[in-house]
Amino acid sequence: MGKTMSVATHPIHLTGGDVKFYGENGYFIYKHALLPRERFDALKAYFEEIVADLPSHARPEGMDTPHFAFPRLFEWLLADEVLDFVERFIGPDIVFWSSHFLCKPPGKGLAVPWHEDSSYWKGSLSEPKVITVWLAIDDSTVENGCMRVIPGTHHGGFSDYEEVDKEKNVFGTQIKSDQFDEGLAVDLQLRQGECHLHHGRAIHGSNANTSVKRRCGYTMRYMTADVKFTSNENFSHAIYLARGQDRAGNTYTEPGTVYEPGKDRWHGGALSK
Ligand SMILES: O=C(O)CCC(=O)C(=O)O
Repeated sequence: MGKTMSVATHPIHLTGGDVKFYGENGYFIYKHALLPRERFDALKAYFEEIVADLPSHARPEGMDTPHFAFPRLFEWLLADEVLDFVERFIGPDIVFWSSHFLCKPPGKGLAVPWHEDSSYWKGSLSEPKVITVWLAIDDSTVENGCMRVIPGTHHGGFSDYEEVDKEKNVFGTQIKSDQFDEGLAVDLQLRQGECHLHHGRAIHGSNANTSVKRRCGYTMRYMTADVKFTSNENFSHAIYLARGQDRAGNTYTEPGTVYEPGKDRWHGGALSK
């Protein structure tokens, strides 16, 4: 299939083969600007304001669900350019599920241990049909700890986890090394403004940032509207119908309202995805 353009003025450079690649491998690297330049620059400038105000107890890797406290982020999370792009992969009925700034400061950025996102959602989703758009706020390279993925692992079963040092890692557990072949890992390197995608079941992680350059990604997570979300005592969350129709009987929150989840705004690297 040839290159196609979106109805928005910003071009989308995707082929049917790209969508197939994502389905087969559980990830995809998009080496184009996801957003028009001015819109991306505005997001980066807004992120710089938020991170500059981060309380001293909080780590910049742990800026989970910032859209609850900073509803202006919906300007980007629900942008036509982003939803047009996501629609190519998951279809027209789209729920915005979550977001997270994962910012590794230079020289001392924590590692992200190998994990599947779905294991952090504590059985609250009927199916892990979640796609993450990881938008590079900074250039993301092997040197500053770009994300890494094990292709095809989204087809597999649930993995066993073991504890890791929470001082050195964003989360306190990792998938045991005998559950997958780390030698197959693909480095997802990006220039700022580009993005990569991963499936909610794909095994992924990233190394510590020991370089002189900051590495920040904005993870924007969406799911198909046929996934039933049921809050439970381990996982409670506001979700938003981004586009199309609800197909699961979910309750949605109005985008752009401040939502107080009743916990510390920044988790400082705790297990919260
Ligand atoms: O930013 C990273 O290195 C990891 C991101 C991640 O785990 C995720 O988006 O689910």
